[in-house]
Amino acid sequence: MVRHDILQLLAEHPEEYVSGERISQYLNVTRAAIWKHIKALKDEGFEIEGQTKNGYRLLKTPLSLNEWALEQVLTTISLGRTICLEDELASTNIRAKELAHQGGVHGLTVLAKYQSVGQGRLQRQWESPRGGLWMSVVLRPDLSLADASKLTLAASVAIVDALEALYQLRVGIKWPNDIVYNGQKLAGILGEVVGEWNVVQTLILGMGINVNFPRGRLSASLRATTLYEILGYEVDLNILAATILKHLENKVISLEQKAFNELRLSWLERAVGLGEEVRVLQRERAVQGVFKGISIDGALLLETENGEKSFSAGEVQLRSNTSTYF
Ligand code: BT5
Repeated sequence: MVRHDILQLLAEHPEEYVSGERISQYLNVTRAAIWKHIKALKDEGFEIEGQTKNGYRLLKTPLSLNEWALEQVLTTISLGRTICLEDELASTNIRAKELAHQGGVHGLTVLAKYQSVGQGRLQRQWESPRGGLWMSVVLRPDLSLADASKLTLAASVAIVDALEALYQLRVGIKWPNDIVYNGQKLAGILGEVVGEWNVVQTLILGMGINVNFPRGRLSASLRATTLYEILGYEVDLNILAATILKHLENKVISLEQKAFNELRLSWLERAVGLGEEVRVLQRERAVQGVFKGISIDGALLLETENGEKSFSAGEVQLRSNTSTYF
């Protein structure tokens, strides 16, 4: 792609101006075509300084998702090495499933700047305005079906660790996979097993993070927040995506090496409501008890009036200071 080639050339000369003539000779395109490409790159958010005498200089890459910019900061072996980035999709999980059925490789990552029908668990809706990180990864790990929930736990720890590493922000995990800040949801995870796990072990791991937009873009009824609201500034989505993918890849590799206990302990360190009285909701049923931890297969352990119970699905409600659950 010519645009990527121009960026590459400029990036290789960070302190210098690269003349239009040099770009034109190197890429075998006209000066007028280069001017058009540079303009398009600027529209995409690249800051490129152009001087009639000296040529062009790349000053900044965009904060919004961009395939080239993402590739520059990616440090993984397989996750995100094949990318499908669209301006708009119904849902990145749906597209990832389609691509997985067509043979998409382990690590294939689908991203969209906007999702029109973002999905939560149990057919719930996930609001996905522009500025968020809406990303689904196709995983074909060396694991069994019983390990699927461990991969979603791994994704939540990866997100928490990436936010801490990049912005020194400490957020918590509400079982099973809600990422929360001060009781408000910042991110959610949707893990879906594709086809016959026994034949081709495939999991689509969808991660949705409210990043560069104000809280007001989401329905007022949600207990939600955004990174922009917390930090007060916009962040580079390419760096955030690359960092999450790196943390996730490391965790997938350790799970393949059977290091679940390590992940379990990391998850517990980041869990909210541990040791507290919580309510677990499963369809119509609500069970109350003390949140003791998670079992070796990722199930929630609850100490109830009738002894210890374990839950592999459902959601947790925490008790607020005023004793109401949320
Ligand atoms: C989740 O479901 O939390 C999983 C969300 C996964 C979204 C990602 S985005 C990329 C990929 N592609 C998709 O289509 N999905 C994945 P659940 O635990 O069921 O929570 C859903 C509930 O969260 C909704 O019923 C709302 O109450 C609330 N909610 C909806 N949008 C939200 C948002 N943007 N921020 C916070 N809460 C939201």
